[in-house]
Amino acid sequence: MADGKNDKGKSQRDGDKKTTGVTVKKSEDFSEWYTQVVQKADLADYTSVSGCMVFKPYSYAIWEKVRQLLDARLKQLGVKNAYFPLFIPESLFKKEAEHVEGFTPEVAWVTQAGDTKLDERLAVRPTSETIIYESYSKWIRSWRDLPLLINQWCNVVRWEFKYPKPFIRTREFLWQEGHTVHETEKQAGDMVLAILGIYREIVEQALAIHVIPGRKSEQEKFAGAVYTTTIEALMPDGKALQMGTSHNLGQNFGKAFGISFLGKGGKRETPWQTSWGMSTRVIGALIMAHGDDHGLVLPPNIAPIQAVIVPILFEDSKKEVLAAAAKLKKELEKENIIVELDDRETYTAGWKFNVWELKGVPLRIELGPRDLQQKQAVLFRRDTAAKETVKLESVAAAAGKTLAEIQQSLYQKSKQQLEINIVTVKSVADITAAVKGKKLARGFFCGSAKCEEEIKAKADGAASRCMSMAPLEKGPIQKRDEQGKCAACGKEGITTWFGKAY
Ligand code: 87F
Repeated sequence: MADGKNDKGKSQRDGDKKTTGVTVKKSEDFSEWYTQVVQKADLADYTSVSGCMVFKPYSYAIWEKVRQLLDARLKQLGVKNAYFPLFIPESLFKKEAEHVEGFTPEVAWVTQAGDTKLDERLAVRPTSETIIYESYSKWIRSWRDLPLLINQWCNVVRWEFKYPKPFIRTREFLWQEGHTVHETEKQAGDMVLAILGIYREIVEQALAIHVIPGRKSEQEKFAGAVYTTTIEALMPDGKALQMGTSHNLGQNFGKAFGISFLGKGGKRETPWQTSWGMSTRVIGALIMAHGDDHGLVLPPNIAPIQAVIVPILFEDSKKEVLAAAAKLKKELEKENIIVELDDRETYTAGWKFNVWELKGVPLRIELGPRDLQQKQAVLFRRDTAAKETVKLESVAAAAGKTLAEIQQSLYQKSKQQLEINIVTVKSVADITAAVKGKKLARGFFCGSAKCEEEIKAKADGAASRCMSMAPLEKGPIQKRDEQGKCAACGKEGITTWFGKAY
C-alpha cells in the first residue's frame, strides 16, 4: 500500500516536514495560522514595498478561475470589458467630492515625472467612477446608447495604514469594477440585484462559502450611492468579510458629471447608474473559510489542480507504475478533471503527500506497485482525510463523484458554520455580548445614524453588516417577520446582522 517510502530514504521526508508544515492550530492562533498557510502553500510573498505583495502563480491561478467564472456570467448579461487609465487628474477626482470624503487619506498621488513637477497631481485610481463617468458624459447622447454596460479588470491602490494582511488588506489589489448606465430607475435597480445574484452564485457555488445578501445601512453604504447591496461571509475568527458589493448610484453621478441623454419622449434626461466590484480579497476568505491544521483546503470548482496522482516509486517497479499513472491521468482528463501527475523523483511520496495537502488539492490518488498488482488505486479526500480503495478502471468516475461530493460538503459545512454562529439579539447589550463571543448578531434595526453610533460605541466597534434585502426585492416593507423593534431605540426596524468586520 502507498506508504510514502522510496529508495531516497525516510529521513529526507521527515526533515522536510518540519520546515513545510503549518506549526500552529487554526483554532489556537488564527492570525499566525493564516500567515503560515499563505506562505507555506506558496500563495503569496511579501516584498520591499510595505503593504504590497506578490500573487504567486498558485494564488494567481485561483484568481484566474474567479475571473473566468465571473467574466462569463457578466458577458451573459451583455456586459463588455474595457480598460480606463490608471491615473485620474485631481480636478476630475474631486468633482463629486461627497463620494471621496473619508477616503482621501488613502489616495496615492503622482506629483512628478523625472525631475519635472506635474502641473496637476494625478491620483492613482482607488476606484474609477470619476475617470469612467467623464468618458460616459461624452459617449452617451440618446436613449439608443443605453444601456451602457462596461466592466474593467484592473488593479487599484488604497494607501491604508492598518496592518497589512495578504489578500485581505494590501495597498494594491486586483478587482473588477463594473459601471452601468440605464434609461430608467427600475433597470438600474434590477441590474444591482442581478449582479449581486451573480456574486452570490460564484461565492456559494464555486468558492463554497455561504453568504448573507443584504443592504448596507445609511452609515455603511458607499457615500456616492443611493443604496449599497453586499454579500457578507463570516470568518472563523468571528469577523465578517464583504465578498462583493453592488451599488445603485441613482442619478448622483449623472448629475455631477453632466451625463444626459435624449429620452424617447424627446426630452433631455439624467440616466440611472450602478457600480459594483469583487476583489482578490475573496482569496483570503477562501483560505480562512476552508483551511485546516494541515493547510489549505480548496473547493474543487475553484482549485487550480483538482486531483494529483502520486505514484509510489521503487527502482524495480518504477516503469510500470509510472505508465499506469500516466494512463490514469489521461482517463481523468477525459472526465474534465484538472489533474497533475507528480512524477518527480527528487522527492519522496510522503513529502509530496504533505505538500499537496498543504496546497489544498481536493483529491490525491496514490498508486504503488502493490496497488498496481491488485489493479486498484487509493483515493484520499483532502477535506475529510478519508481514504477509499478503487478499482483502476473506475478511478476516473470515482474521482468525478468524489470531487462533486467535496464541493457540496464544503459548502454545507460553511452554511452550518454561519448558522450556528448567529445569535438572535434584542438589545445593544445582546449585540455586545454576541460580538464579544465572536458571533454574528441578528436583530432588528431602524437604520438611523444615531442608533448605529450607539451600537458602534457600546458593542466593541461592531457595526451593522447588512440589513434584510426583502424591501428591495419585494417592494415596500410589509408587516412580516423581517420587521420588529430596533435593538437600540425600540422603533420599527428590519432584520439586520451586526458584527466586526475585516
Ligand atoms: C478609497 C479612496 C478613494 C472605496 C476608496 O465599491 C475613493 C474610494 O470611492 C471609493 N475606497 N471607494 C468606494 C468604491 C465604490 C465602488 N466602486 C466601483 C465599489 C465597487 C466598484
